[in-house]
Amino acid sequence: MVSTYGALVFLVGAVAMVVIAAFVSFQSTEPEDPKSVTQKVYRVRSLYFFLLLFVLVLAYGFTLPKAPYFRDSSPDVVVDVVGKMWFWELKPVKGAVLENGDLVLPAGRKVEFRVTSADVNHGFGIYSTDGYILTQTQAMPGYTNHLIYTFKKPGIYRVFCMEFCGIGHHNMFARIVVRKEGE
Ligand SMILES: [Cu+2]
Repeated sequence: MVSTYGALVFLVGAVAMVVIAAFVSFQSTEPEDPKSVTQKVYRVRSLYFFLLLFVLVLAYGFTLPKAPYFRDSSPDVVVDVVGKMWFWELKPVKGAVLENGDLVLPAGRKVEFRVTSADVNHGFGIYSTDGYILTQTQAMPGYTNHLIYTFKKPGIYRVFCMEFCGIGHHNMFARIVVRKEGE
């Protein structure tokens, strides 16, 4: 499929080149003065340069402030997450509680997980009730990753470590209980 597409692009390009060459050779009647041609080309070239500069400045101006990715700064719920060998420490900061070791969150609210690690690299992965991964980020020592997620449906979600971090890696899980607000 990809090679068919590539061949098509090549064919279109080749035909276009032949057509352009034919057009140019039929258009030109008398040989032009090389100096004036050079000047004309230089003028067009500098025009293209400033046009390109303008487009690039515009593009970088709009995208660089959001790098490396768009960060939403207005979460309803904030949870600090620390990965440790070999468990997750979940600390509710705003709008969440801990109940028997489970993190309890309201459904339909924007949750910010501030994820870091106390020792080695871990992977903070959130899974749905039926085992599908919903979102994830790295838990790295000395650095905090901000993960924004909204749990639409109430239910029991699971956190698994997604980075093999040692002998107790398989024990690194936690539960997130999402409830309808007010329940
Ligand atoms: Cu791990």
